[in-house]
Amino acid sequence: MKLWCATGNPGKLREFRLAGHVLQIEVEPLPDLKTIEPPEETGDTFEANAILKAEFYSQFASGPLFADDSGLAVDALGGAPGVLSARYANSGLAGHDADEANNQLVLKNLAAHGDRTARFVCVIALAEKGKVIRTFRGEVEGQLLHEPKGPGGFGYDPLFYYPPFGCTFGEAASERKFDVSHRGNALRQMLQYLTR
Ligand code: ITT
Repeated sequence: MKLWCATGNPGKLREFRLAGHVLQIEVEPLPDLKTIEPPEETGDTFEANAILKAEFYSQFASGPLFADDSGLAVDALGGAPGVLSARYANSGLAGHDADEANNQLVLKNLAAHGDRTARFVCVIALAEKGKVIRTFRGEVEGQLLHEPKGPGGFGYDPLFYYPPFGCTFGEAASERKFDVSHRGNALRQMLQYLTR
């Protein structure tokens, strides 16, 4: 089975490739993604944005394609940064620098709060020829540290302490993160659906 995927985020792409390997499905990034103007993520929910991306990019694919909308929801911040996770600090920066600015803003906004519970959420939408087929939602709960720890992962991973591991997702090997993560969980649900 071959599935196309569409993301401009290299951290997500690494995890999609790992999914292909671990779950034994063929996951192919949509070629020429960089030449396609991405759709504006106007949805208020992860579901809405995942559907919007999958429906849009599947028009350029020769078969089924999936896209993910994901982020960090912090309890004490009323679920922020949520769907704005990628651009929370509005830094105008890209990649690792943008991630760092976003992490610093979460730390600043959380400084006055005692409760540091947060969850990562990932909604994957599967679509074909511009029409959504189904969505899959995965979540994982953790605690936000007071400073980033670990060189691995991407985004908010270095802040996200996962108690069962005794370390952050930034310190965990990518296969271990995939076993328990929001994205791993959503991808496994999609595979179950496809092989039902
Ligand atoms: P695409 O839309 O092109 O896939 P994006 O980075 O813009 O890329 P999102 O709008 O879904 O994607 O934003 C996801 C953001 O949420 C991401 O940039 C990280 O800041 C954060 N995030 C999501 N999953 C994460 C994970 O597994 N570890 C750390 N941070 C994550």
